[in-house]
Amino acid sequence: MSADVKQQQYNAEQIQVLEGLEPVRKRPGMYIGSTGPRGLHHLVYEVVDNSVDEALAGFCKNINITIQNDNSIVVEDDGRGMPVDLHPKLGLPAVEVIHTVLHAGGKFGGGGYKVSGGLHGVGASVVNALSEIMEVEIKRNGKIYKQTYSRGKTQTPLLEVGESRKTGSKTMFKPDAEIFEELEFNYGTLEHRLREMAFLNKGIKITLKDEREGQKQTEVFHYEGGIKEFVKHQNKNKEVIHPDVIYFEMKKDDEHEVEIAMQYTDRYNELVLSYANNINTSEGGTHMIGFKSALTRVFNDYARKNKFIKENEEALSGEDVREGLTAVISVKLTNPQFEGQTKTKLGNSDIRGFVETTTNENLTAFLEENPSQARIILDKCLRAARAREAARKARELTRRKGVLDGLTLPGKLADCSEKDPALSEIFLVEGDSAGGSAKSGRDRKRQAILPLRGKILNVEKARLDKILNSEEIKNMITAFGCNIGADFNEEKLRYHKIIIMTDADVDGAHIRTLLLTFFYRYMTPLIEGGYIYAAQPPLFQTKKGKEVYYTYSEREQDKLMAELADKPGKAVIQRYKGLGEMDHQQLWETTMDYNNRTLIQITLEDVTAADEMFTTLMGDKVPPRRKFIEDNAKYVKNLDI
Ligand code: 0RA
Repeated sequence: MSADVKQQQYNAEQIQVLEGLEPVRKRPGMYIGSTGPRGLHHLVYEVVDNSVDEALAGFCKNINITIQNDNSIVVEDDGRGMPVDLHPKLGLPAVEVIHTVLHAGGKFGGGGYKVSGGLHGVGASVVNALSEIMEVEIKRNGKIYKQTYSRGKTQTPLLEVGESRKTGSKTMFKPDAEIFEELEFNYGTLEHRLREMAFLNKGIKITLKDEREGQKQTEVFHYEGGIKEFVKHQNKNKEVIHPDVIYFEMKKDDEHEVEIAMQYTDRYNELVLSYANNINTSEGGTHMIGFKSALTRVFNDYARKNKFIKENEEALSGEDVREGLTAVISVKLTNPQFEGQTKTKLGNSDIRGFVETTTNENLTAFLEENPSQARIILDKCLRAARAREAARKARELTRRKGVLDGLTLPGKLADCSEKDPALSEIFLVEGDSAGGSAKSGRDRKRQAILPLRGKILNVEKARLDKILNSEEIKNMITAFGCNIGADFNEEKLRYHKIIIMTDADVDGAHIRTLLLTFFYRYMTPLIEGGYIYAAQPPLFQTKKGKEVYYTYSEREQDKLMAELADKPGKAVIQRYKGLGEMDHQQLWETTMDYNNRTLIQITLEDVTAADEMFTTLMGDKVPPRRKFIEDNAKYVKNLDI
């Protein structure tokens, strides 16, 4: 079908009218998730999604996003231009209906694009409802049209403002200060999502430009290789064990599309990312199930056929064939059903078989055509199987001895007397001396102390059997009571606050990262559930006369000094190098007392970013690690994984 013919299929009649925009302003959370930073950035994605849809339909190549000085956003594409013809019933230009009527758009009436993105699919009208101002400029029919809106209402009629031989759509919006708690866009957040979008939609060129004073920069995301390059990107700081990224795609009846890229690394953890219509399905779903069962089956069939496994030997498990695997599964389908707690689990049952057959056929072909790479991967799977067996024995042994079941709490733990986990907390304290102060200073009823000696094991570089031999890790597992990995049980968790308390220096930061890596890889629900915190010990103590002040940052200290400057007497300042320099009274007052302390909750924004962070921080390649720490000093300090 030519572009001309296709274009005529869309017209104002396809747009269904549902309702006005008041509900969006009344309950923004229902449409964009929240009015916090997440919701704010979601506005950008809604607008970009519309341009990406235009690109997926084959009419647009370039999408430019600009963060302007006043924190407004401009999204521009070189598609056909939004339709401007009059809606037969409403008598309004289609573009106006799209922006002022909830759920307007061909997407909802059927007959529009076959496949489209956007979690909520409510798009432009919702963004308009939540913007102080919104302006669209359309190049179409040889003309330039313009219309402005505010808080969901039309401000000016659609005007012809010039002529152009080009086509395209440009949208500017400024989020409404009456709605959003914070108005500042985070470049890194947008960069991350837009890069992901470019990986997931090969060939589209997405340009992100920051025009704000002091942070001017431009980046272009354009990947002809699509998710193949996504896998390369995720593996850039890991050692890959075979040269080729395995890649295949399949389309069926215009309504189902699957694309898969995968490559093995020397790591022990797996990173299998799945997407449906460009949305990260972090809870997995039917496409993931189809992929995983095909993977297990193909490797087992190949292993038997080529005598990697003998007749009487046990089959490779799913975990064995995914050890060290980085994979991206991207499906596109007409009516995605999102289920699960966070609506990120794909439910469409017909996609399962489609992904499974596609993977079966293509992966089998790859192994047969590339026997040397097949051998490397199979060797890795077999080693994983042997290690799994060793780990099972180690676990059984520790289980028999009662080491991990919480019956024998570690000797170093000073437990609290409270039995209700919701009221209990545990401090993981760096060093025995600080551990001693914490034990004396704590609230014995509700606060438990577990001192950790020195560096804990880097779990990024060890398999489970070795991890279970580490004293510090065993102590944590028994103290928490909730077990790890597949045996993890949130209900058994003995403390609802797990507080990491380390020195405010490089070693302290390193220990904190090692702990977070362990929690991330083996107790992910602890992070997802918001149970993990970092304590914030003070950096300075300042004495003046009878008064004692504690400050937690250089800035706070400067402010204090300015305040104290015009008072008589001399201030005596102590800079704390470690927790050990405080006595138990001071440690309680500054860091542990419920009324005075500041805790930083560790959150997991995004699995790809977290994996990237941990492989970079904990991996063996030193230069990228240094660069990462320099680039993300603030990020790491804020502990927003
Ligand atoms: C023609 C028809 C339709 C949409 C567009 C062009 C179009 C919309 C946008 C939004 C941003 N950029 C765009 N470029 C083109 C209607 C088709 C439908 O809504 O399904």
